[in-house]
Amino acid sequence: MQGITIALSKGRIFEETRPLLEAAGIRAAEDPETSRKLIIETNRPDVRIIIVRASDVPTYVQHGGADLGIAGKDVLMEHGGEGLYQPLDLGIARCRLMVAVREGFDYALAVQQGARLRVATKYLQVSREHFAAKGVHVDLIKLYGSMELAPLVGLADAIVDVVSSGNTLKANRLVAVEEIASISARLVVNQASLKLAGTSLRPIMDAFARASAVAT
Ligand code: PRT
Ligand code: MG
Repeated sequence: MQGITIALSKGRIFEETRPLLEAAGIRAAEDPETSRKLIIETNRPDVRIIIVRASDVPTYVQHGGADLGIAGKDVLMEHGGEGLYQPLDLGIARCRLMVAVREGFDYALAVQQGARLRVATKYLQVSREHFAAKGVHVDLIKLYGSMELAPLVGLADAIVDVVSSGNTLKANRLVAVEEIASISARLVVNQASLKLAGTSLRPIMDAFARASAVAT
């Protein structure tokens, strides 16, 4: 039988996926936080885990570099989800995709006055659609991380980023002014894998579904 490859990112996605893997009888042979290996074997000879950037998970699964993957809805919205079957909301790694500005910046007034806003984000596609739908004119500035810094140094008027506790915003004297989407991590499946290896993927998908239903 053809083996199964699962694409995960280090950090919160891997940590919050661990119990779901456990429920499917899958245990990683090494901890990706300490190992430098990008392919991690598991207790099951037919299952391996690949460690990729969070934003690369949909790409690996779409092109068959992995059969299954777990990615935040923010990442999937930005990617577009093309070629991916998305059967399951796992309810993990929850956060909200928000527009945030510096304390004291009157976002509502700027929007009302039809001002052109400079928005820093790594979510270019999602932001473009969001502001276009609201009829707000924006200049988007692509960043790869630490978006919270941009308004503080005058690079942008606003940011679009995910927020969970809100502590990072607060520590940098930013306030969330608009929610774009409520986010959680989703299971994504390569469509061809589902057809070819459907019988071997199904038990894993079912175990994830049961375990996430229990957890949420
Ligand atoms: O780190 P890398 O650039 O490779 O990618 P990434 O930052 O997207 O990956 P990772 O592992 O940090 O996040 C993976 C997924 O977890 C995201 O795609 C989201 O769906 C989800 N998630 C849930 C979060 C958060 N919560 C979160 N808080 N992703 C990022 N954050 C950031 C947030 O932007 C802020 O800068 O964590 C910081 C702390 O957040 P607060 O609000 O708790 O202070
Ligand atoms: Mg990160």
